[in-house]
Amino acid sequence: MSIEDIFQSIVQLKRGEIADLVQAEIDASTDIAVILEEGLINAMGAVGSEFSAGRLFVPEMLRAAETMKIGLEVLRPLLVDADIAPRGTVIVGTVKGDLHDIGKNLVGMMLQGAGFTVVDLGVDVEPQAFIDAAGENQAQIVAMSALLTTTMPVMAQCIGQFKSAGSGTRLIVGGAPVNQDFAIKISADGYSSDAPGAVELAKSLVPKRGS
Ligand code: B1M
Repeated sequence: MSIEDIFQSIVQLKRGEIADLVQAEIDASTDIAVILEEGLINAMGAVGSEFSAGRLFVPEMLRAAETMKIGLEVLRPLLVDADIAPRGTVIVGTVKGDLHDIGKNLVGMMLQGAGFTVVDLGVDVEPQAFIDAAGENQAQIVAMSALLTTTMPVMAQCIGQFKSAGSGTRLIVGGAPVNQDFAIKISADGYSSDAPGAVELAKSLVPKRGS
């Protein structure tokens, strides 16, 4: 058993074996940061690249993210003990009036897979709820999703409220009808067309400690 086996269990969507593989590495005293980075996070990165390239689709991405989460659960108590700092905190949610959550969930899972702490506010989220959650969790980023053209203006409203409150939280947007031009128009700090892109965007906004 090796880190490569953990990596492959995610890439090959083998939910049934990842818990045992992670536990075996823990029992073998492998550095948990290595299990996390090289086994879990790198595998989700590889899956994300395949998705962006159109070689994997939503069901596979969801299954890979679930597999990664099973592995993460085995590691979680040790991560807390080891005090490995998360990369940063991201609030995710689908904006007020919008009940679509599949894409938003993918974005959240991928961010979690990349080492971010994710606070998921769900769907139909009021602008004030984003602001409150960002403050309560000292979040670096708020990622908003909208799937309806009719709910896109809520993103603008939300960004306006954040700016009026003088918040320094970075505000990023995405969802099928959203595009770069719209993101610029509403003064968002960034836009991504897919979940792996949202991870890259978040990483660029919150550089890794020490880099
Ligand atoms: Co809805 N729906 N729907 N729907 N629905 C769409 C979006 C629609 C395009 C279908 C159509 O008419 N062709 C249309 C919107 C038209 C428009 O406004 N332009 C539509 C409509 C009209 C509606 C209703 C109004 C229908 C009605 O009741 N008359 C209604 C609205 C309810 C509401 O929200 N208030 C409605 C309801 C529903 C269901 C509940 C039945 C269901 C949602 C179930 C759920 O989410 N739990 C549903 C679904 C499934 C869809 C479609 C078929 C699929 C959406 C989806 O999950 N895609 C959709 C048509 C379509 O897209 N083909 C449609 C897969 C998902 C992975 O992609 O969400 O785009 P997506 O996420 C991507 C990227 O966009 C990006 O990353 C993800 C993965 O790479 N991304 C982000 C998403 N959020 C991001 C945030 C980021 C970054 C990237 O932050 C930085």
